[in-house]
Amino acid sequence: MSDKTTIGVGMVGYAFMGRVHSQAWRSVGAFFDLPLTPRMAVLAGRSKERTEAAAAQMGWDAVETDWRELVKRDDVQIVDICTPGDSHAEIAIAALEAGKHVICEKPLANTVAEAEAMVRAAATASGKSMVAFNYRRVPAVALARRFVEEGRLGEIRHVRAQYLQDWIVDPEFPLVWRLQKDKAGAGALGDIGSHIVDAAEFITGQHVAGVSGLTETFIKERPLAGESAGLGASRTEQTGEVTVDDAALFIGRMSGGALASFEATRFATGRKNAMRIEINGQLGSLAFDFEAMNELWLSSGGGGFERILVTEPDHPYVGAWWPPGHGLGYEHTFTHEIKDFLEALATGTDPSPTFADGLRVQRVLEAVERSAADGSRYTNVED
Ligand code: SOE
Repeated sequence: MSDKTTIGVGMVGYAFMGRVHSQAWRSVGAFFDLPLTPRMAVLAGRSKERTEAAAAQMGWDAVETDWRELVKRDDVQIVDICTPGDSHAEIAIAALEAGKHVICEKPLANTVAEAEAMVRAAATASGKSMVAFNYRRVPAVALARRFVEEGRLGEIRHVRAQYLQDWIVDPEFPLVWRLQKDKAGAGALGDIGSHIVDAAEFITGQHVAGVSGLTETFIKERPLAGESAGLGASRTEQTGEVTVDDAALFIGRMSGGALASFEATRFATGRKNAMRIEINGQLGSLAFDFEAMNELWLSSGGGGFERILVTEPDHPYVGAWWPPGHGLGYEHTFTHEIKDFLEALATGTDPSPTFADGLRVQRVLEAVERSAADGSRYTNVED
């Protein structure tokens, strides 16, 4: 049971995203002065043995082997969805109908139709909902948005965004769920392309209005994955078809008139998690690369770029952590996300990004796929 300030959390899924979310729920109250104290009440997963082991390791009080049971529980007020995309819509809608608050991993869903159903459920629900685009909560990304809002770049002319990884360059890397359309919805486009679309929209305050895209699957057949289908899965002797894109490139027009280019690939050999964005405005530019996530590069015209070390207490989120200059990592972005989510619940405001924001990203992804499939030069993003 929960008292006035304690709020019960039930999380579904315990792989990579489940682990980082657990770390965030566990640590958030130790660093931020919060209006609500999260209690890590229940973890749900299909295998009892593995879910119990994960719960013990990550600090969850109880387990369920069916997410439907988790959603019904009175000691759960927040449902945190860390499963592959094929179950996002069903879990989120059931949780919202049960009166829970929902935080859902990205991309919001596997199709526009599912994302629309989630937005409809969110609109009539008593609970709040949020899609977990964690890179908004990198201090340097939040600072970039602040600079744009302050007008330091002037009118935005260009957005240049890339998300470069290389974890499937080896053709023997197994066919994990992220490479299967029925589970993941899309490949690099959905998994990491969604992040850069959201980051571009967040920093500029503009929407992607139309796109022209190309996608490619370089390795069409891979060994089937062994027992776990997660990122560290082993491989078997049998092979299966890769049903998603390995890479997606698209250009676009932003609603405020800027021209944009996006590149999402898992074949950028040597690049591990290079989520990069550069914005060029009439008065100045900004550049960010997640592989150096504590830095933001700013140009005020004229003399090239200056490096800002985003480790000062007055930078977004930073004051809660270490003395100046000590830097933050990937996991902190999730802690910041949970902190913002809990503050929104306490004040009764809508946490952002909303499911509607997630739907907009989903529509961009779908427009890229349509453009890539039919070769059309320019595809409007439907409203
Ligand atoms: C794998 O491509 C992945 O873990 C994504 O699913 C995450 O969203 C991203 O943060 C890192 O890469």
